[in-house]
Amino acid sequence: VVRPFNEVPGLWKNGWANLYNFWKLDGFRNLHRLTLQNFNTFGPIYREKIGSYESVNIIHPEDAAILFKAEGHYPKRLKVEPWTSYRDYRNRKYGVLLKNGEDWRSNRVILNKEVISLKMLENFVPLLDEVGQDFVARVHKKIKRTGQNKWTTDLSQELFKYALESVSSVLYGERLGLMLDYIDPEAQHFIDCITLMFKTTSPMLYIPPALLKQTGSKVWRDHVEAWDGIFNHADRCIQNIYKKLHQDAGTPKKYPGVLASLLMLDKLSIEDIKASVTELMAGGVDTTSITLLWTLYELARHPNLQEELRAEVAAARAESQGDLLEMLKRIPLVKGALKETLRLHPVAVNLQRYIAEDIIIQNYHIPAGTLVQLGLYAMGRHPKVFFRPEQYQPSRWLRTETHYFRSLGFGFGPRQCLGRRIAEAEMQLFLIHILENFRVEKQQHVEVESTFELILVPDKPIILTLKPV
Ligand code: HEM
Ligand code: 2DC
Repeated sequence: VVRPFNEVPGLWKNGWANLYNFWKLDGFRNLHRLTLQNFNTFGPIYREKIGSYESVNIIHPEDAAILFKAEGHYPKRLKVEPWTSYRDYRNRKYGVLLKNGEDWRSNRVILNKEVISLKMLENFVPLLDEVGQDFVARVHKKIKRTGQNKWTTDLSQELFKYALESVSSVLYGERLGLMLDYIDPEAQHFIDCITLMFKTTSPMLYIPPALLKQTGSKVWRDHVEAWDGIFNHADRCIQNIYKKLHQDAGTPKKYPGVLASLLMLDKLSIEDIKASVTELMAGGVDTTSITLLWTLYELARHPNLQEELRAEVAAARAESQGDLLEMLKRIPLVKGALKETLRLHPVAVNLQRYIAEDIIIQNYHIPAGTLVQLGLYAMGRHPKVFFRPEQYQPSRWLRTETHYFRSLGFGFGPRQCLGRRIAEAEMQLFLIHILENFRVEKQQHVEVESTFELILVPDKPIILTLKPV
């Protein structure tokens, strides 16, 4: 017999007491580890309430399949209230990230064609490849300057710039010039604001922002300042393209970028376009750069694997004879490495949906409207789901191991990551260029773990050494 919702194990009766304990355990920065512990304590399904945040949590791929089958026509994620509160406070429109219902769907359908369709890859790849080449040239220059034929550094700032340059070149069809020696202080400020925005979101996930706003708390003020910085810079970039589009009328010969394409298409209002392009720009920095940093860290720890990947890239380069799209089809192990990185170091600790219909998971009845979360971090480390989960093994994604609802780093279905194609191409091209040019090594043995700052980030600087191959 199916058991009722009230019998799902877990601590969900006293949200405020739970929030207090969560805070004592430094849960704001340990969410992923606490989730793992909860699965150990309660089993593959548990119910939870922290402050005002109520959810049911699951871990098995087969249960994920049930969850996503019940996501309905208008899939809805957790409402991140600090983000919606900011927009309401400043009277700014929601973009595709925050919209819901029919408004979300109609915007998303149009954005899909311009941002995530395979057809657009043809346009994106040459732009992204150029940024990859410039990154490599920049590193060569840095290596020359040290006079030691190597460069040892914390690459995170370099990767933030690489990611912002990449996503901007696709969105605006032109370069910001962040791979040059001179750093535009405005771009640097934008990057810092995104990091601050993520960091200040997590403590507010569990406390209604209205409460924080009233008490004039520092975290809310910092959050507003961060979003202000993000929107101001994005507004300037968008204005710049908008003006240019009006100046040189006539159809451009080369691909003009996502923003200009959307403006010329004239199917979304300018305000809707601005809102979503701002989200794309802000969503495109920390996500790919941190995933690349983790990948370099893993390559440094696995030198043999690194050589295998280098060989795959060399063969793909030779076989594809200058055709980059062809080349990207011949690097399955590089793609496996990126999946492996997202398995062990997912950007998103969990995926969530408010389910549109009643479902049964692990023999418990779960009513429609419940927020159900798939613990992505926990699933990636579960020995029943992945054989020897602690091992970084890109080849597991080529072999017979089943992949059924296991590769979910970008989410699933119509509400999955809109930037997915951009992110994948950008990261694959980056790795191609790095592997062709440098050997990546790490210093002493340092175990790096994750901290939750809304997205998972390394808990200490990752210091790597790059040497010309
Ligand atoms: C949504 C992951 C890069 C823009 C998401 C979601 C995940 C995710 C898990 C939620 C999906 C769901 O609920 O099913 C990642 C990862 C990235 C990455 C792992 C890189 C390694 C990017 C980039 C952009 C971007 C580069 C922008 C160019 C977005 C947007 C949404 C989203 C706009 C909201 C889509 C919607 O609600 O319709 N991402 N992302 N992401 N991402 Fe990404
Ligand atoms: C964080 O419990 C943990 O892609 C919470 O590019 C549940 C939750 C809800 C929404 C998730 C968030 C988590 C992690 C970061 C995500 C976000 C949806 C989109 C966002 C996954 C799992 C991200 C990083 C976007 C950010 C876009 C930008 C404009 C802020």
